[in-house]
Amino acid sequence: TTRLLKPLRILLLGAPGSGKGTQTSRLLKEIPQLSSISSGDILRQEIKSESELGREAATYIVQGKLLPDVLITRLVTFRLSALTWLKPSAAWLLDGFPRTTTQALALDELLKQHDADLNLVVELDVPESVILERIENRYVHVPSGRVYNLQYNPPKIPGLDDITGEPLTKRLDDTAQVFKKRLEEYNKTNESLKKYYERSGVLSTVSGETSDIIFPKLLNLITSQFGD
Ligand code: G5P
Ligand code: MG
Repeated sequence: TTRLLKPLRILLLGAPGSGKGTQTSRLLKEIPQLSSISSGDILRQEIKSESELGREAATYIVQGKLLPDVLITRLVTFRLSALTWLKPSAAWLLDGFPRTTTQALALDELLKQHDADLNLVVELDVPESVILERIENRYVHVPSGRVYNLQYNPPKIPGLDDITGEPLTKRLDDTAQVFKKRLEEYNKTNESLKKYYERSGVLSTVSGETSDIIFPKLLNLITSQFGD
């Protein structure tokens, strides 16, 4: 395992299916001090529980569209505030939020009030050509956010989560058609978001065709700046 000497507050960027969730769970295993929030996982839990918010979110998600900034910002910042994450000493990882510069500004505003900041933003750069097959073979365990892939990391028992034994499901938006739309949405907002973080000097990129290639690069980047 890796020990942090400084509190890491990292955001993972990357196209749909680039492996944000996969890298997140590997980092959580490697760095025990780290906690994570995934905006997509929160939304899928809301949908599963059939809440008002879940119903509203689903209308965007099935179309591969981003939720309105106000809605998602309220949701994620509420979670952040409820945890002890706003303490300057906390180490955490964000997956899927912020996705637009408006969201990034809102988060920075909140963090500033607590003397905290985002200190690393990493873009996972994976060729679009290898991604579609990944998500067509993806199964998820909604309560935990654990992801599987029938080829790459299949569950030990088909259709069931390794840890809880509960059933796995397909995501509403993991079809070729919706995936295309999600990719378009990503490409629309990502450039200006990257520029925003480039300006504050925290942006890095790690490239690779597989998560096994990316993980050691990502870990290296983190330990070189935050580790012992
Ligand atoms: P999400 O949930 O944030 P996306 O589209 O950003 O969704 P996604 O699809 O969750 O991202 P990922 O997390 O980057 O992708 O990828 P992953 O799950 O780790 O890996 C994908 C699959 O590939 C898995 O099956 C994994 O096992 C497999 N895999 C990993 N590595 C490899 C490998 O090396 N080889 C192979 N063969 N397979 C591999 O957002 C969903 C929706 O929620 C809303 C939007 O509607 C969005 O479309 N939303 C927001 N809206 C507005 N603002 C926000 N901030 C929002 N956040 C969410
Ligand atoms: Mg994900």
